Amino acid sequence: MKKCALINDLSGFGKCSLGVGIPIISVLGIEAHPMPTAVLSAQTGYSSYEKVDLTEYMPLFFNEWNKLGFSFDGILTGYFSDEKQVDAVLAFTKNSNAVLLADPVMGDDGQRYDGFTDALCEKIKTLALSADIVTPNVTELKLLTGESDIQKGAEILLSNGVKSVVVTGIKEDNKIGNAVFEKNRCEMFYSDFYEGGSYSGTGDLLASIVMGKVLSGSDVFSAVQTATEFISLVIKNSNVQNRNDGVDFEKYLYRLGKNNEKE
Ligand code: PXL
Repeated sequence: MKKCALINDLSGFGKCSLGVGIPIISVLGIEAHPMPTAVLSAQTGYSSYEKVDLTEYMPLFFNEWNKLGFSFDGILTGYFSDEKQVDAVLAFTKNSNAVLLADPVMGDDGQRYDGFTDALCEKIKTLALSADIVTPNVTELKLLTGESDIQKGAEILLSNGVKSVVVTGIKEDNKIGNAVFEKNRCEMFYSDFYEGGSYSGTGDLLASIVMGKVLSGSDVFSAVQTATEFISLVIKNSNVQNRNDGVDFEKYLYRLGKNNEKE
């Protein structure tokens, strides 16, 4: 089986990060190997949370993985709570042939998430520019490139060597969609359901579906189409009281698993 390293936090509440990435990558038929950046009582959108930061352990864990000869087909990165964590990842990915998908988690709805300093955002930008695929939302694209214009922002990332830029949560009139930009092609995938909300963990759903699909041989365009359809179905059928709680993706995981493996 193909192997994917998932470098992200583990949050007890507010379905997101590894809590989303592990089941999604697994149901897509790829081995998920987590490297937690931090463990939180709940994701940082709630009014309070406790966090155990694993910064000092990450280089030790990567050393162990290298020492034991573990190698990966894909590396998916998400939430970081310290610049040194990103340095550890940059050192780890330097000698790897894996497909690197960097989800540059920094903020949403025009705001940075709690704890995202200029220095941390700058490091995340360095990682994003070294990735094959980057999946910023509109807020993160602006933080990465300084551009509010989506096409111009995506072109800046492409001209710095990123192969595929997926800009998520683009709002147009009464629609929302995700755009894929590659050197010679760009395409928008609209959600067939939009009621104006935004939910925890949908960026993690998109990034992990794209990673899993690409590792299974899809191109980024069809991977984003699958992710857009899945997230739209899940949001439509979620009973969400608080956006921080996340969406009810569990009910539909089986759909992603269909046709992955003949019995
Ligand atoms: O889904 C993004 C995310 C991941 N991890 C943590 C977060 C957030 C968004 O708020 O707080 C801990």
